[in-house]
Amino acid sequence: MASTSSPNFRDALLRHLTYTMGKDPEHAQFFDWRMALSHAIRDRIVDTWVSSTRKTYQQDGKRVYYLSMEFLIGRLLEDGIVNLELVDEVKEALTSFGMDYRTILDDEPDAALGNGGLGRLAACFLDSLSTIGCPAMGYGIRYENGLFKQSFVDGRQVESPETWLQEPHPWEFERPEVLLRIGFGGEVNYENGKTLWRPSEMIEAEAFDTPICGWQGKWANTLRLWAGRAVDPFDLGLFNSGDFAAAAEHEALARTISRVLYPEDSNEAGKELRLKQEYFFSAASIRDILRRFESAHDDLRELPNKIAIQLNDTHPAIAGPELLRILHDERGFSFEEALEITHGCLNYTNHTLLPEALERWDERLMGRLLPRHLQIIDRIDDAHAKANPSRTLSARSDGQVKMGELSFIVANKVNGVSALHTDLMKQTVFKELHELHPDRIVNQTNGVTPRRWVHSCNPALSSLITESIGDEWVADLEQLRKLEGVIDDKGWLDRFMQVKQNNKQALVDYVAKSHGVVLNPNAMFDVQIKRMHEYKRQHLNILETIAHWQEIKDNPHADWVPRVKIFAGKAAQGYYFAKDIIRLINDVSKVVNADVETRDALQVIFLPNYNVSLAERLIPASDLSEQISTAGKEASGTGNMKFALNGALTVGTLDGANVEIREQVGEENFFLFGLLADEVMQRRMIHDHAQQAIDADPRLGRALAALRDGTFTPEEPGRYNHIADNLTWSDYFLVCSDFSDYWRAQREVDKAYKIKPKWSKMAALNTARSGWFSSDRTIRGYMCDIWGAESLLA
Ligand code: 26Q
Repeated sequence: MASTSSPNFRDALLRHLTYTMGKDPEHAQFFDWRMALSHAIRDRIVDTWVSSTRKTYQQDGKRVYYLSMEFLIGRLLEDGIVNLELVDEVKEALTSFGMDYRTILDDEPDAALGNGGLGRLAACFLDSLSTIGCPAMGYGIRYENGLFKQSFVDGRQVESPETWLQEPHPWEFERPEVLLRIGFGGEVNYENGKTLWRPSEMIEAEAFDTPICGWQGKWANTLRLWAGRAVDPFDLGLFNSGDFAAAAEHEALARTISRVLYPEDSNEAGKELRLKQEYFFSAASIRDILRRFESAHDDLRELPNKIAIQLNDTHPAIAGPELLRILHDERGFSFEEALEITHGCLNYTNHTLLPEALERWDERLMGRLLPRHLQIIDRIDDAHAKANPSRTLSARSDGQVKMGELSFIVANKVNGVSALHTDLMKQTVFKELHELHPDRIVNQTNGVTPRRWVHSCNPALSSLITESIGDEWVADLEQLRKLEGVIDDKGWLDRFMQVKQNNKQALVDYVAKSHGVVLNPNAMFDVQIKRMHEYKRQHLNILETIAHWQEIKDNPHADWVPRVKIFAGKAAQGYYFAKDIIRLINDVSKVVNADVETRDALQVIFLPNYNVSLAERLIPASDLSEQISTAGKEASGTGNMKFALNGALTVGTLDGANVEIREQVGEENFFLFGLLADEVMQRRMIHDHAQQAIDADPRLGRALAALRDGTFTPEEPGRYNHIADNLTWSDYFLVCSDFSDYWRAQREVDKAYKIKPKWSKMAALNTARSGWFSSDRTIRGYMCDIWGAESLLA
């Protein structure tokens, strides 16, 4: 992997330390080195960026616009270094100044502009779009405060604000010249046969651009994030009259629109500010897209041939009515023609079937904030009803605007994110709309970028793979299949497992240093990391852990397979049940880890503040990946793919993309358990399903009893009664019904782990056969089936 000579890079680093940071190497802090390094890397990315942008304009092919409320990017410096293949140069240059590579990289805060899967998917897509050379742009919001920081006080989650922008952010370019006025409220007037919306409030959207560089620095696209600004930041009248606070108030109000990311990942809160955020960034993006199109073309009817807009869930759904409004009210197209153009441009990705997560807005709220859009939504409904007279399906009904229905009706293509999820969309939430438009729904199974999730987070595995099959796999992940040719070589397999062992040791060192807990590196690392949610069933995991601990205590000298149970994940602030599960896991951890009788066989730890960077440490060090959602509830999952790629085995239900992972890696290399999606629906019909399951499995009964009798909370025995009650009397997510089969699967896991050669081969086969889960494959699918876009790389 050749690159430019190191003296050059060393010079660039020193130049930025001196002239950008104004520091002498003698006195520079880690921060100064990181900034200097970031600028040196950024310079090279900018060269690619400028040439990619030029080529995009010259070729005038179809452009893709990815609209997303969330981009969970994580750190960017290592990404840049890795993509430009400058790792050795950078290490050498830093070492020559006495600086440590890892220390400098770890100084960067995560850009946590997302909640979880949906936001991280958007970030992986940006990486793949640039790697493939698809002319594309991401649009989102430049939140001043990303997802809250999580810490524990007495085992309880405590949130504090995340402040990634308090330090200068070297990756963005402010574009003060790109300032768009976004209106809210006001009234709709009819003048000279035209409809005119006169908003009563204006906020300006200012653009901030971040270049996103693809693999080997061949192409770079733009992520454009909008920040709220006051149109008239300072009321001079008020200022002159001496009311300085009131003079600045307007500015403060405008800025709140991009102040904070809503930390809810599955519960529609119906908050006015959230709707304002959605319209703010959708409208700014649509305006920007049209302006760019009109600078080079004069016939807006060409729009669907030149652009494709992807709505990442319904959060930007208002972009549809906004585009329609501009075409009809401002550009003079008939409503029908405006609708046709809009329909040709927009596509919608659904990420959830959970009823409580489907966005719905009160029509009074929408009518107050966006009066013209509400009228347009009615006309969309009318047009749809006219074209489909046999049905009465509408986006607006029962006093609400249903953003899923609206998106479906407006969109050209609608997609689900795994095969099972797409099927369920057709059978449940969008059943009737699917019958009317049978060609509209397509599947695009999610993927993850192999650059971040293998090559860069697991450098030792990456080297071993490259040594074995060459380096093309990084941009062509299905080449990992070639590893099947070397897996039967005992020497190779030993090296593969040695990589895992070293990664586990590195995690042990990190946890010891940062949390003061010493984990057993020879135990199986069993990991569940994701947002806390009942459907994801962290409580099934902890119940099985309790039952397992009880069994070990019954017979402490038996030949137990040692395990370390690792949890991490945030709960939404107001989701009390999820927060109580965090506390329960922390309480169990305290008791179990202190038990000298069982300590060698079982440890439990909940790591605080799960984020992208922590995932990058945990996944390469995992033996077992917990993907145990109630079947039919997890749309896809993407963590599941990262684990499999890094050689962890999955214990999981047939849910989301688990189904496809199992198909790819082979059923003998996957620990399956649990009810299937249709069985879940059947099981719920049995009124005492939980009670029956408890009666049938004494282990479950005993674990639940431990929740009630204060085993883990001697100071407050009743603390978890409500969890035990919920599981016994309601158990919507079928924790009890799946418990016995989960227990069985876990014992199979133990058995397999005991036979080292067997486990090693299964793990290696997971790596070798997971190449299909590259987000490059996913993006090619979107380009071909949805966007009709082409790569501009030769
Ligand atoms: C909606 C309204 C108001 C406030 C917040 C929200 C909101 C925000 C985020 C609703 C949902 C989300 C995020 C959903 C999400 O992350 N879904 C996950 O998407 C992944 C990528 O497709 C899938 O792999 C996961 O299965 C799915 O849960």
